[in-house]
This record gives sequence, structure tokens and C-alpha cells, in this order.
Amino acid sequence: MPKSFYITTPIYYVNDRPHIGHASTTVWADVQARYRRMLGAKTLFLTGLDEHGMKVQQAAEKRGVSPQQHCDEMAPHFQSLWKTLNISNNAFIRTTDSHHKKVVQDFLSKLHAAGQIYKKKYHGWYSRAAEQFVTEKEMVDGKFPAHLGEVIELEEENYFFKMSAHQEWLIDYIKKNPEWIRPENRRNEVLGTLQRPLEDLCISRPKARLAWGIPIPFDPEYVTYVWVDALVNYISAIGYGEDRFNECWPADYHLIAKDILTTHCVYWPTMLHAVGLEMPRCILAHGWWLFRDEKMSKTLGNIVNPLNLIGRFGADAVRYFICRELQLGTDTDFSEERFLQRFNADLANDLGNLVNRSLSMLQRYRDGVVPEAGGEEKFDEELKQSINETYGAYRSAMDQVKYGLALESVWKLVTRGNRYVDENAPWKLAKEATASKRLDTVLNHLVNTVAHLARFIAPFMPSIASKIESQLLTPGLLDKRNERLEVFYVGALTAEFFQVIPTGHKIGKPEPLFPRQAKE
Ligand code: ME8
Repeated sequence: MPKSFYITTPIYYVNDRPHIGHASTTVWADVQARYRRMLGAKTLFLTGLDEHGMKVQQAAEKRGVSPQQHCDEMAPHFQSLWKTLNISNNAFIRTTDSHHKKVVQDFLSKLHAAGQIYKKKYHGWYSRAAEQFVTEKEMVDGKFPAHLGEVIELEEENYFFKMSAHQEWLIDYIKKNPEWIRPENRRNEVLGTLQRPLEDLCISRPKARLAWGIPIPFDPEYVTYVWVDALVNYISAIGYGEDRFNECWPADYHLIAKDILTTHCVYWPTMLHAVGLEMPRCILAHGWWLFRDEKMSKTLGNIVNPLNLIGRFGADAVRYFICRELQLGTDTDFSEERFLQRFNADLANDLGNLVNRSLSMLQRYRDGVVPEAGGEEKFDEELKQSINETYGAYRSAMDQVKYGLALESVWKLVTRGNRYVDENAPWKLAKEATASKRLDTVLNHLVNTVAHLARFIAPFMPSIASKIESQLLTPGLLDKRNERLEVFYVGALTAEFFQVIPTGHKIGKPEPLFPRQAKE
């Protein structure tokens, strides 16, 4: 049986409600999952919640409730946001699930039995916000960076994983697999970290200091370090230790942002290597949303609530903006002005207008019935050429999770389509008795272009795509006709695939897709 395509997001801390950063990684993963399903791949898309550790314990204490009650009350905020954003995950994990706890304990026992764990006394700096021991090397101008929050001095006896023993192997693996950590600047960052000797990883916390965690199976006085607990979610959710595990592992993509690069590119691979598991195929870290030049984060409290944007602009517009603007290699300033610009220019004006005028003209001039196309002219060839190029560019960008590029290629086609309308001026053709055949061709080409566009935007804006399909009165038409999907496999559109809407088909009533929004 072919392996399922398996994609994950980080599991988010439940110390606070989700913000646009969490929404972004989840949307990125969703777009990829929808794209893979469109290609016909069996797809597992996992997201979830990281519910143990100091941060969560403290958040619960602050609210005067038990940690479990706190988690149970926070989880619905994430789940309902995913629903509102049309997230199509088919697996959801909470690290307080009993199955997950058992897998973490089995995993630790395995590491222990393999001689990969030992106990020692440790003295150092600890960031509560990152739930990590940090070193003075991370200080800038004598201070720890703001996103680490309060950093305290600590001395403790703990269990350690022999991470340093895997350093040479890891360096070698990264060098031999250039596409494993993406983008390249993040890969270089990891290689840079690995130039210094790796320290062993502290994997336990004394219960006296932190009670809220999974007990260490070989010492009841300790709980598991939250990052070890959290990373194991990627295998516990797909049945590690059971036959079904091999249907999904290795993961095709772990999507993260750059803040959790070390945990995913150093801790996780060395842990996997220590128990002899295969590596995930790609760890892909996008940049951060900044807000006035600072990282947007719960710790800093400068967050944008996605629900406000969804309320005003709709989930699809938010999804589009996240995929169009958030970058892989660099950080992006979040600005509402930019959002409005994108909404008005790309969505309402370019895409919305093309779809609406194409369908309205077909309705007005041919009573909504798709006419037969006739002789090809220069403009027609150019339009088809543009669709053809879009398939190639889109496919290769999507395969690599380069959404900015994929959308750029689609919007080139949108622009080409709008130009095609202006070049052919159907409203003029409609007035000339001798131009009737030509008008047929133009209307046919426009309605087919709209159908192709619906397919391209579907992973990004699933509701808008299905709105277009229902205006075309073809819901599911492209899905049902498997042969039409072939263009996605070959990455090119041959003439026979252009005509996706049959001649004689009657479309429905055109309606605006995006009402224009003025600045508030
Ligand atoms: O780190 N810009 O959880 P977390 C873009 N529980 N993305 C952002 C962002 C920003 N400003 N802020 C957050 C944890 N994110 C751990 C993960 S995984 C085994 C355990 C997104 O709630 C981004 O994906 O702090 C980032 O990596 C993640 O949220 C961190 O979420």
C-alpha cells in the first residue's frame, strides 16, 4: 500500500488563545493537505495541542483552576478557530490523551534501555517562556532576548539524553540531504549551531518543581520535559508501536516557524535516530509575523486575533493573505493596510471582477448557456498558453510549499483573463451581427478559464472555489471527472483538457464573490 502523505503543524501551547501566527502555520499545512488530496493522495493532516509543562501549569494557577480543567477549557478555542478557518485536519492530538502519554513513556523506556539516558546534577539558566535551558551565549548586550521571557538561575538533578553522541551523524545527515531543512537560511542556522559542541538534553523535571507532566516511567519523582513529550506527538498520533504506523511515517512535512527550529532540527532527529526511526522528509520553517518590528507572541502580548479579520473579510480572504504575504525565509510585518490592499486589489478587483463579468456576460448574451468555441485567434492562443504555464508553475511551487510563487502564477492568469476581456470587448461584439461566432468563442474561453481558476485557488480559498463552482453550476464537476485531474499530474495543459465545461451547459446566477471593503 502506498504511504499516506503526512503533514503536521506544531502542537500549540494552551496557555492562551490562538493568534494569527498559529492560524498561519495551520493554514499553510491545510493548503498543502488540500492540494495533495486534489492530486489524489491519501493524506493525513495532524494538528493539536501541547498541554503539559510550566507555562500551562502557571496559566491554570493564574486562573485558579486545575491544569486539566484549563486545558479542557482552552482546547475548544483552537478547535473552533480551525473550524471557522475551514481547516481540514483529519487528526487532532492533545498531549493529555492517555494514548499519547503511554507512547511517550514507551519511547522513554526504549531510549533508557538503549543506554541513551543518564542522571546528573545541573546548574544553569532556564527560560520559562521557551521551557528550555538556555546558555549565556544567547545573550545580546548582556540580556536574554525578549521572546525568552523571564530567565531564572536553576540547580537540579535530572535525567539527560545523550544528544551529543549524535552530533556528527546529524551534521552529516544535514549535509547529505540539502532539502531536509528548508529554507536554506534555516538549514545554515542549524549547521551553525552544530559547529559548537552539542550539550546533552535535559529530559526531566523534578515533580517538586513541576507536577504537570507525564511521569518518567523509570523514576516516579520526575515528569517528562515538555519538549520531549510534545515532539513525540508526531509519532504517537499515527500509532507508533502499531502496524498502522508505517502507513504514515516518515512525515512528509513538519511545518513550523523559525522559533522552534532547534527543537525540530536537533532534538527531534537525534531522538529518532537514537531509537532507529526514519527521519521526517522535510522540516520547513516559515518566518514570523512581526508587529511593529517585534515578534508577535503570546509572551509579548502584541497579537492579532484572526477572528476579528475573519469576521470582517471572511475566512478565505484571511487564508489568502497568510499564504500570499507570510514568507519562508524572512519575517513579515503584519499590517491591516496591507491586508485591505490585498483584499481590494487581488480579490475584489482582479479575481472577483474577472469571475463576475465573465459569468454575467455569458448570462446576458447567451442566456447562461456555454456556446461552442470556433476559430482560434492570437488572443485565444495567448490565453491558453497562459493557463498552460500556470499549471506548470503552480504545480512545482505547490510541491515545494512556495505559496507566494504559486499564487503569483495564478494571479498572472487572472490578469491575463482580465486583459482577454478588454482585448475582445464582448460588449462590442454583442452589438455586431457578424461577430456572433467570435462572441461565442470568447464567452466559452472565459467560462473555462474561470473553471480552471477555481481549481487553482481551491486549496487556498475552498469556500470561494466552491462558490464559483456553484455559480457555474458545476459543483464537483472537476472532481468527478478524474481525467480532468490529469493536468495536475503532467503539470501541463493540453488542448483537450482546456474545455472543462461542456458546450450547452447552463450556468447559474452570477453573484459578487468579494464585496468591496472600505477602510474602517
Ligand atoms: O512552540 N509568526 O507552541 P506555541 C508566525 N508547543 N508563526 C507563529 C508566530 C508568529 N509571530 N507565533 C507563533 C510551541 N507562531 C510548542 C510547539 S511542537 C512539537 C511544540 C506559530 O504555541 C509557529 O508555527 O508557542 C510557531 O512555531 C508556533 O506557532 C509556536 O506555537
